[in-house]
Amino acid sequence: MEPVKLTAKDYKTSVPIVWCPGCGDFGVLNAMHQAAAELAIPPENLMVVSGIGCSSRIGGYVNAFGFNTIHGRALPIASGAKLARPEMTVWAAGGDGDGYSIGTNHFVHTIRRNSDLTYIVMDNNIYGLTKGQVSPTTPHGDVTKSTPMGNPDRPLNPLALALELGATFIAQGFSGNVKHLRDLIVQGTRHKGFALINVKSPCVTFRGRQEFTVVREHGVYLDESHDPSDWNQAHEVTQWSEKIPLGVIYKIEGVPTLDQVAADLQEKAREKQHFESTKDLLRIFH
Ligand SMILES: Cc1ncc(C[n+]2csc(CCOP(=O)(O)OP(=O)(O)O)c2C)c(N)n1
Ligand SMILES: [Mg+2]
Repeated sequence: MEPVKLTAKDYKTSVPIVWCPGCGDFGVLNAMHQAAAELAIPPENLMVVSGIGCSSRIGGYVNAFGFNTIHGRALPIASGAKLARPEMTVWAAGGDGDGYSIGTNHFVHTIRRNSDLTYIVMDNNIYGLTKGQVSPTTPHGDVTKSTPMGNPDRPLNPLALALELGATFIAQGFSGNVKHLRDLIVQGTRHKGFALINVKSPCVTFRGRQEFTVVREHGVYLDESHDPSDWNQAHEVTQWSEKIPLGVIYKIEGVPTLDQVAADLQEKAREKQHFESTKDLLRIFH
């Protein structure tokens, strides 16, 4: 019998969506539904793990297994899920506050271990859920609820950080271009290893509608002249200050993933155990 062909609609849920009208995260959600259909992942083989934040609600809106964890902890839980069920597709998702502030430690170590996950970060440059405090990616000088005289800090650059840490797939998308973002999610999911997809996903309530215009005006789609396997080219792109790179920035294959390393270790432990028990037996009989 032919398997039933799933469409984006099959990945929607009946959970009421509580994001503000116009929130960029709607585009990310649509892209996730479309990517799941494109990849033909049966919902029972898909897991969406998130932290806490407006964006972290996204797991409830995808017809898949979901785990809305605690603030900043999506990545270690997603890594554990992938280790326990390596045959599943695991997407981790959340916000810039969740991933690059309280969750930075996990961001670092998950990349170092090359956990086979796709991490979709809805980067709106603000803490949305808690009503507009400064986040690690808020531009220097911007006025927020918690920085009334302007953000005194320089922003963190998640793309450059991921590259420096040895991430094996780094991309940036825009929630205003769902088709492009869907393709990035498809590529990131097919990639064997940790895939970071940072998404410019404007918060219309606390940063304003003009954020969509900013990305449209400054976004530059990477074309064939960009070679994502070239670390130096990728590095240059992550250092752009005015232009916003959109597309696959860096990608390398063949780096062992955490689940592969764990399976090898298990195999070695089994062999060692067998060897040790054979040695013991020989000792008894001699
Ligand atoms: C341990 C802990 N500290 C603080 C909070 C409060 N808190 C909830 S969401 C959030 C920030 C969310 O920002 P972000 O991850 O960027 O998501 P957004 O709402 O912008 O999508 C904070 C500080 C919390 N829930 N748990
Ligand atoms: Mg945010």
